Amino acid sequence: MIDDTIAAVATAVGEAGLAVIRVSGPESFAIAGRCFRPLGPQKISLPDVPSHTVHYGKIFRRNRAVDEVLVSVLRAPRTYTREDVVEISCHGGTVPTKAVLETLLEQGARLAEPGEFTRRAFLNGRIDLTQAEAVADVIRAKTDLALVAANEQLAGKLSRRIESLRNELLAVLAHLEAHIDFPEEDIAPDDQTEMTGKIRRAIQSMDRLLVSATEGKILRHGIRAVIVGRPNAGKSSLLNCLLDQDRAIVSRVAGTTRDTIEETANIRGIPVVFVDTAGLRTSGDAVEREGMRRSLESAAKADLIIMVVDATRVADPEEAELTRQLNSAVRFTILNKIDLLDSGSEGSARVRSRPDVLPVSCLTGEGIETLKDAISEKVWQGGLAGGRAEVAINRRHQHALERARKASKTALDSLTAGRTLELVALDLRIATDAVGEIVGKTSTDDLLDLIFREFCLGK
Ligand SMILES: Nc1nc2c(ncn2[C@@H]2O[C@H](COP(=O)(O)OP(=O)(O)OP(=O)(O)O)[C@@H](O)[C@H]2O)c(=O)[nH]1
Ligand SMILES: [Mg+2]
Repeated sequence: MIDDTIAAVATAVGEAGLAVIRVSGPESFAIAGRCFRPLGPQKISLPDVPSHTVHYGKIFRRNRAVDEVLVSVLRAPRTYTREDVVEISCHGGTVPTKAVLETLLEQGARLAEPGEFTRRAFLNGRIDLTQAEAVADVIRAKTDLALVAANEQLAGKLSRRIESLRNELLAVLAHLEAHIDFPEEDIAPDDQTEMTGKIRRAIQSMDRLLVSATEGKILRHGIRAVIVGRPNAGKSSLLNCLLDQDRAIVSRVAGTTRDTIEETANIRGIPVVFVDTAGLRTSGDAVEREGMRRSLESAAKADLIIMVVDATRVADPEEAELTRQLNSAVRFTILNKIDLLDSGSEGSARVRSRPDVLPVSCLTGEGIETLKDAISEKVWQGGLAGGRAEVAINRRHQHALERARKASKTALDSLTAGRTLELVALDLRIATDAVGEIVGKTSTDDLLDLIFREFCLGK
């Protein structure tokens, strides 16, 4: 039972038109009522007003008006936390916001911990753990696509898949336990086949969910794409083009970029961190050599390498060596400055028809949209059905599913090998618990602390 009342500022700190202070718990109306004086024609008292109504008035602290506010009164259980909730909209300055919050704390509310409102929504059974995590995903979504995925999870799509998986495992477990209770009866071949079939199907659904871990990682954290190439190839120009912003210095002097420059862009719904690097060549001074070392270091950590080649230059051995060095990673070769090629020429036709390179011009923008499509295609590798993520599990879900899969596999092997049923049941129990952890059916305080610590204050 949760018996205290919590309060926190739910909006971001700083100057804004409005700020919202949220209060939740059994004393919400009483506490807010002691600070609030209505300014309307009717003399109302907050604890008595109907649910889901808004009231105009002032917050008073020791008989001094602190701020003019609107107070929303939301009665349990139709609220975010399923508790009585009051939301106070005040002026969005740091000082009035703090004054309103402190008034509430003086009247008996306790300052909420990060994520505590959502934690209560979970503890009171309004949402499960995957939905609680989805709230954080919605807030943090970096692209529209990430938001779509977060909303699907918030709506319970992942919850339903996990629940049905857990129910399948529980059904086998119940079946097994019935046999364990009557050890003198042999397990019928039909029963055996049915149970192994069910475990196999459960493992298959785990595999299908596990595949979405990559999508989940991409949508939540994005990918790193490092732009490399010879000096003057147009790497910084490409960065600016992709960002649609004059971020890096561009000049005709070879060796302009000396340090790595990072910036995030939204490429077809994928948050991509582009890294512009110093041009790679064997000559150059100490600073340039350090720049090159950083370029190669960045390239080694990249999910995607974009190799920029100047279309007007004949390929040189150094470039070939560079290409060889970077061969292992997922890579694009961009042939830049195609605007300089004589469009009717044979050379131009040859360049444009090469299947392994993407011709672009950072000057005219030609080929840039095709490059964005190519990046998106490469990232999803055909994995994102219809351009949207139905489920996209996070790392916690992935680890739990991997544990569940391993235990289910062991259970399946024991069952087919005719080992004692207690052993099979033991492993299936481990699998069921691991699956249950994902939605919070089996959870510890430590796990909850870990999840909600990541939340912002007031959520
Ligand atoms: N005509 C033409 N010029 C380009 C194009 N892209 C880049 N340039 C020019 O090429 C020169 C070098 O461009 P940068 O973007 O600075 O090249 P970089 O690869 O970052 O060079 P470093 O930082 O020195 O390694 C500049 O003068 C650009 O204006 C292009 O598509 N067409
Ligand atoms: Mg540069």
